[in-house]
Amino acid sequence: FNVDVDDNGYVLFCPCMGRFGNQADHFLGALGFAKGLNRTLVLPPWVEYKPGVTRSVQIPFDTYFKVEPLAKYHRVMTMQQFMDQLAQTIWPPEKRIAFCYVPRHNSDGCNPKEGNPFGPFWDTFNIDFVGSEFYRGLSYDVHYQNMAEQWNKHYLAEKWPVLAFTGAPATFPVQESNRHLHKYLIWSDSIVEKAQQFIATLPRGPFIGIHLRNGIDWVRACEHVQHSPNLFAAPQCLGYRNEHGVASTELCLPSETNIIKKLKRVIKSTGAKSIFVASDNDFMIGRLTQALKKMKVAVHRREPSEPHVDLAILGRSNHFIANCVSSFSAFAKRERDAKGFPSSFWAFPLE
Ligand code: GFB
Repeated sequence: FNVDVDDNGYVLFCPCMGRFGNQADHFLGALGFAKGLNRTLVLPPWVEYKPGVTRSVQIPFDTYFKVEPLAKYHRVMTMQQFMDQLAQTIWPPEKRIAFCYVPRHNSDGCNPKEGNPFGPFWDTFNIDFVGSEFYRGLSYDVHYQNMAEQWNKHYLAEKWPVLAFTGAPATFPVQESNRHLHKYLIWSDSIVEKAQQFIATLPRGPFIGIHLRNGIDWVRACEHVQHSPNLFAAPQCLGYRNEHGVASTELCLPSETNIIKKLKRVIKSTGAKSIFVASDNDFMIGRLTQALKKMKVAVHRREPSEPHVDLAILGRSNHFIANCVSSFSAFAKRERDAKGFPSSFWAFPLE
């Protein structure tokens, strides 16, 4: 192999928080961060949790997304490429320092491999760390004043060719200024193919994609909504400063009555012939079919349920109804915004 070394250095990180939607938010932030610092972004694998398996599973970045569109925006390479082709020379084992904001796990270091998914993530590439570096005083917000310059002054690329972060160098939810980066996230051919195959089975005519996030973890999370006016992804509809109101239980977990009411409205305005339901738990197929019988609208789900394929289908529907609080919904909403496709939210605008 003969890969040019980026003299400006590299950013590496573990998408160690949450599931896909959270990781995608963080990814966009990390992309903006690497661009701001003008360092190559190393594309980490996605971290997944399988039922009954105690250690996270790492799925190569390019299983789900194409690398080339990202490269149009900024220099990127997959973590596998980085480890195979560059790590031995620019990041040998004795130089592997972990970056974190403050010490973790009641110790004096970053403890980057403590816990799941932290340990399994770095183990995927046989990475161990020899030290910790705290970047107190610096923030990820490279759109803020001269923050990027401060990072680069503090961590000169010659001395620190690799900044390896214990978690994503990004905020959750994604900052408003990084949302537009979603346009560089393009599904891999295999995901698109599966989505298209499913769409081809729907009745001819427009279809509405809906996300019903209603699993037990979500029901529990929504109980906290009163104390969290901008819970999880809620800024996507309420605004980053709650300009459009504060989160309610209905916004987080819409009732059946509200779901049906909203669907009837959107069916009328779009002339939809079918509905695609994506859900983590209760798809409501029978109840929706019954409620919409007079409108002659078929209600479908995809089996087996695969989150990324569901998202790609939602991204391609004629209209998408999102859960404003869910970062899973937020992914499809951003993809559609990038394409200029229409979306709306359950229980929003607030009543
Ligand atoms: O993506 P995610 O971070 O979104 O986590 P939220 C929800 C996960 O549930 C997804 C599955 O990554 C999927 O694995 N899931 C949810 C779905 N909806 C669907 C769907 O329509 N189809 C399929 N196939 N799978 C937050 C977490 O979830 O929930 C927070 O990220 C926290 O960290 C909270 O745990 C309770 O933002 O919706």
